Amino acid sequence: MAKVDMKIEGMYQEVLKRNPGETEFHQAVLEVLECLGPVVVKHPEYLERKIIERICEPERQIIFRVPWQDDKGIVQINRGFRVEFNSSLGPYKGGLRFHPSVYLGIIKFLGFEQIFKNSLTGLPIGGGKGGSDFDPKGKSDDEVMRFCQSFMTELYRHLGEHTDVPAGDIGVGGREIGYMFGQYKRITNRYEPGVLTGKGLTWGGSLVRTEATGYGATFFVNEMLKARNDSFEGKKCLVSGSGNVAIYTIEKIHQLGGTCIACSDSNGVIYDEKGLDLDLIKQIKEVERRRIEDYTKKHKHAKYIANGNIWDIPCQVAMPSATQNEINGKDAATLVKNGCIAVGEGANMPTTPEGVKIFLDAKIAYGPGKAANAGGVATSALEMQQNASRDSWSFEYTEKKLEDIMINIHRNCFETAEEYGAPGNYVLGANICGFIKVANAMVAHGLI
Ligand code: NDP
Ligand code: 2IT
Repeated sequence: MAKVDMKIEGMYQEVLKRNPGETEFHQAVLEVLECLGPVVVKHPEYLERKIIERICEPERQIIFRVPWQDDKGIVQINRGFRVEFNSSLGPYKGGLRFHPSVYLGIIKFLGFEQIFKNSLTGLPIGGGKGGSDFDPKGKSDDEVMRFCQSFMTELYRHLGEHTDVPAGDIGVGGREIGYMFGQYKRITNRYEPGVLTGKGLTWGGSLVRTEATGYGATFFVNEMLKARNDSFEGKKCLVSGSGNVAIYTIEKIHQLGGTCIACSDSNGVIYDEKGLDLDLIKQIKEVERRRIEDYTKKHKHAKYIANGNIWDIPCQVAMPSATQNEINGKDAATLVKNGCIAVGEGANMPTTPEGVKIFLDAKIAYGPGKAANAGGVATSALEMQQNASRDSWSFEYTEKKLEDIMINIHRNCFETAEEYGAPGNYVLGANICGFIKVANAMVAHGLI
């Protein structure tokens, strides 16, 4: 056992050496590899076939120039990425992130996580991720359109419903997917809805995809609470961010009887002890594309805390839904001290390793991103199913499917954790359960 763990440690050292400077990727790999010791004892064939080494190396990485002109006619250059990580279970699937912080290490951490997340959904999708260091904030619609068209002019040749199917992530929502879909159609002369997900409802999109990540994460937390004979009823909740995932997390929390008292953006925190007015947040963020600070213009009783730390506010349930490493060890300790009993990650890898350890040691219900936020990509796979059959399902039918998928993911993670002697540890459950299915498919496909 110790000998096997040493081998995995060697594999991790090799990842560090082969991918210098990609700290987020290192963090995501370590979290998975740390769980695999007991797995390779049961499955020595994974070591023989070098499954772990192969899983850590993307099948294909594409990096390209994205030139475009701003409204003043000035030429701008960004960098585009698509990392096609693993296609054992289906076509590469995963979102595109447009944010100035994007570099290869971020896209690789997201693509790596996506492999196991997509496996957990039980649907036929491989793992990939892409994006650009383009910053959509403050850009006009026309600028965003020109950027998306240039981005797709390179990316289109790598996509296809059976090859690689991107969707949204930070900075990429319905507007951006629309511009990219239009350019793909124009270049290829094919109306191929299955090439992107998160499309508009009149041109191949699925009902519930917009809500899916937030709703799914909340369903997951609801299952964790149920497993402890508890519920959202009467719970005070924090949801960081105020984008797509945050908004629909807040909506479902309220539907399930909880009260969300704070959300945020990268400038500050809104604290409304009466419970957040979600219609106003949707108006500010989805319609007007403004800052969350504007909330206090209508609700004078609410507090705006510039540069505030949302995790300092006492709560029972915390759902980080903004970005990676937004909860550090100190924040995790504060949450636990203030009585937080459940954390469900809408964002990808929002808790640092120190924070994760604090949650696990405190034995609170902690749902890691690759399990808790899998509802978004799962509903993307449902969108692909509808596109393939030229069908469109009702809201109720699709939401029920999403809820069933989240209940299943929760059960699989819960049971896997028990099987491997770590009851209640959803990190271990998610990593092992997600990994085994991919590893078995890789063994079956031979050395490729
Ligand atoms: P959006 O772009 O809609 O919203 C992002 C929100 O997070 C904004 O409020 C933004 O604030 C805040 N934020 C982003 N980056 C930072 C940062 N570096 N520091 C502080 N705040 C930040 O993105 P989504 O809601 O789609 O994504 C949120 C998270 O959920 C991400 O981690 C994403 O990977 C994950 N996710 C998304 C899925 C989806 O379907 N969209 C599926 C699964 C996971 P500001 O406007 O100030 O930048
Ligand atoms: O991180 C994620 O799972 C997403 N951004 C959604 C990916 C998708 O293909 O719907």
